[in-house]
Amino acid sequence: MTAYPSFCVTTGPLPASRKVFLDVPGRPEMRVAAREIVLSPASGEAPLRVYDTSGPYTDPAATVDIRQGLPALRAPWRAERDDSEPVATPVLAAALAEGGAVPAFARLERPVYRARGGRVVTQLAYARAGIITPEMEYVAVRESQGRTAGRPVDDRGQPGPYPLPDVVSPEFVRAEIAAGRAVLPANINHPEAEPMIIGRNFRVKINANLGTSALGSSVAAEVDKMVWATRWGADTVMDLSTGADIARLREWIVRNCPVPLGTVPLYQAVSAVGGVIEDLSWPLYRDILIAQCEQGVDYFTIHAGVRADHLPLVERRLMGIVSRGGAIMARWCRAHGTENFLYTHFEEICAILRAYDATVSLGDGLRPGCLADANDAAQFAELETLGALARLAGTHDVQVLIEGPGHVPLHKIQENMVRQEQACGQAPFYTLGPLVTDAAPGYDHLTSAMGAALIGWQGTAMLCVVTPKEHLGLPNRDDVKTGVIAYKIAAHAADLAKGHPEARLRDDALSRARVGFRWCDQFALAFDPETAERLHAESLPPGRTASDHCSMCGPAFCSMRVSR
Ligand code: IRN
Ligand code: FE2
Repeated sequence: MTAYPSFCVTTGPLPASRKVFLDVPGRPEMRVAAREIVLSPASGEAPLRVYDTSGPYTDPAATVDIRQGLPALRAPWRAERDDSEPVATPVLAAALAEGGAVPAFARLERPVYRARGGRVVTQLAYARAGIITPEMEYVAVRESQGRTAGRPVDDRGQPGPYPLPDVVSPEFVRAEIAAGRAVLPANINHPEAEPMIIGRNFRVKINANLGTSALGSSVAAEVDKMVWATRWGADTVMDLSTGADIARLREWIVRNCPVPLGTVPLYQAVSAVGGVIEDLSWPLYRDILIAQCEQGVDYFTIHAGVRADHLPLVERRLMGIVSRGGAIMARWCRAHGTENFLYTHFEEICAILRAYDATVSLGDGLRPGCLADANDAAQFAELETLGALARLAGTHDVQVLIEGPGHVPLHKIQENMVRQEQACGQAPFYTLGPLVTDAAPGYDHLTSAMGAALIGWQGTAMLCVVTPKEHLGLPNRDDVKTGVIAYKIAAHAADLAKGHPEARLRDDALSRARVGFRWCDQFALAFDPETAERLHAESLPPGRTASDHCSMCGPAFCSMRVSR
């Protein structure tokens, strides 16, 4: 697939795959997208159903015109609930009206919704009230796909204190959200998104960050980055753009985005004050936050845990503060000699988020940036604050994620998970790797995927993709794919170790294909079929396309052939 030149987008299905739609019991109008990997007739095996994050882009029956945006899948559910109403004068309107290099999104006339007076629209509030929403029903089917084939009986992994159910029921989804152990990020102004859930008792998720692009790059290219990341398996994407015209650019992305979208509103706030951090203020930040809520951003990284009191602890570090948001807030606190305004205004932030069901992802502004700083006093002091803020958000019915490190050697990872559970009452943990060594620039998708697999096994719910360009530069398309595939592998490894009922089906299918020399099926079942096929082809003599032995060993020494 190459970058498409036009506004009409379809990337086609992944190799050997087809898009299928699953029924939702008692909901004839609801269809849950999934992917089926079709195996060769010789295999005699049924297609393998796997989780699909790619939205309509991989559906050959649907060509997306990105000027129109995706269909508003959740709009009827919003209407059914009748708990929100159009906003008369959205703050967003002014932000979008500003002219600039980015063209206005074609379908700008959509109404912006907000909770109607007194109503609480969050999935958490509904879950606590014992109500199963359509989003929860959707998620239950989405998480259960593939399980009909039965659970591999021989290896149940180590699921931890809360055993994974064989089939995810809507009631299980509701209970996990109500307990604060899972979040369903679904801003009422992002009805285009397909519902998904992040929590330790569900499939481990991955997030891909979309980098900033030079000004003047086409909106089609920006949308392409998001489409590309979700094609390879990103469960959510975060738009970390800075610079001019952010609101207009983001409108193109949100309206075309089939997965939850996250941002760091502080970045836009810093852009709005021309990079002069001292000029940041709560009213400025608040208006940006409201505009992004109106736009449909599903979750926000908010660095409210960086407290003035923690800053002396940072001075003992080798590397100080490496979080962008953390550094910004530390600098602001120092300049004003006062407490972080994100901390002091946190309840007002919650009141805003809950009117749109935006989820807060409490930022780890003091995460360690090198092994020498891992698990230090500053990091854990912030974690305690994040726990307190998570409880506060809960009292406002706001859904909460907790962000985590960073750079941590393997033997210090478990302490992170244990402490996070103690401090944050099992609010889902969302970590950036962690990288298990500092000594491999150029390979940090690997150093971090190792830590991600381990912490995912221990209960971390979402893993933030690190690309090979980490510490070196801005990732290009290939780097994004490499990073996403590395994290698909890490998340899958964690699912296997947790005894996820669906995960092993893929490994066993691939192993049967391998032992049967069904090369096409091996490629089809791989997380990156294109690379597997290319590497195999490179090892074949010219003109040969298939092989009856493993190309690595040659015919005489192929262990699979010899043992057969
Ligand atoms: C994830 C876990 N810890 C940090 N992250 C991601 O890092 C977060 O989701 C966001 O994408 C980015 C924020 O970076 P700074 O501002 O903390 O450096
Ligand atoms: Fe780093």
